Amino acid sequence: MQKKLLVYVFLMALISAGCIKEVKNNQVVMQKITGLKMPESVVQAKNGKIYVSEINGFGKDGDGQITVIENGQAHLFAAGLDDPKGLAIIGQYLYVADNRKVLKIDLAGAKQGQIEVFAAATTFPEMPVFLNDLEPDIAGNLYVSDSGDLKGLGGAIYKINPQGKVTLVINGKQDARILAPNGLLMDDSGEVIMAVDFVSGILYSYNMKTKTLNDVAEGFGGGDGLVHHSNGSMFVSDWKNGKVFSVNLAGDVKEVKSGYQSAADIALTKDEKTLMVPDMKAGELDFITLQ
Ligand SMILES: [Ca+2]
Ligand SMILES: [Ca+2]
Repeated sequence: MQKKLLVYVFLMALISAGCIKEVKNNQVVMQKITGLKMPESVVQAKNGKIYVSEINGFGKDGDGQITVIENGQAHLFAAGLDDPKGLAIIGQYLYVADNRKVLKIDLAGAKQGQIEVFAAATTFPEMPVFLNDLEPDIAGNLYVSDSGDLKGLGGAIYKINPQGKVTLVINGKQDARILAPNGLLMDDSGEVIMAVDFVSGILYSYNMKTKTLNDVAEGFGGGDGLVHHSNGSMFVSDWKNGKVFSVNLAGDVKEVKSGYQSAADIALTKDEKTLMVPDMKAGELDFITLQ
């Protein structure tokens, strides 16, 4: 009884501090963030801060931005980007796939918020068309998907080493199944990368050592975000149909939530209790409490 009371007091203290808005069955429910400008991707840093990329005008340069959410409040973190999409954090840096280039933004210290170009368009083996998702590996390399023309041409996946050197992993010329790779997910070995395709809605796993591409699951429509939960399951978003799915270890697909206008690049919170879903066309960041 006393323990329950303590938990209650703790949760009430959090609510009054503005960290959270609602508690259901002793579980913290984060309140939806509204008023975002075409949010595409989201990531949470170790310190709890949540960063969201906002495309704003699609195809319009200079109006893209990164918003930071602290204690449920959204603030501008970095401005002057073009069409920022995939986000990844390595150390104290936030990496952003911004149209045809990858940016690096300091998250802390004197240079906080300062933007530099990490991989320029001209450093790619082929001119990128629509850089989309970013995924780090344990060695500090970054993988980036190029969704091409979003219709099946020009799709590719690239690797960027910590020094910013870009090499090709696989593209549509090598394997015709690579149409418009979007969400990426690296396994713990650093050898197998998974990719969900925006055109075919198929989830693939690609072994970079043996160079084999395998189908894992399908039916994800306009596949966008792809994340892994430490319990073994994965979550995939379908941008075109506004849905979020779970995929278990056996490859069974289950719908988790529907009704979004466009469920973009999802991410898990650091405690893995919540799935964060940018609803791009609605301009919202939704939070799904996981069971
Ligand atoms: Ca823009
Ligand atoms: Ca994406």
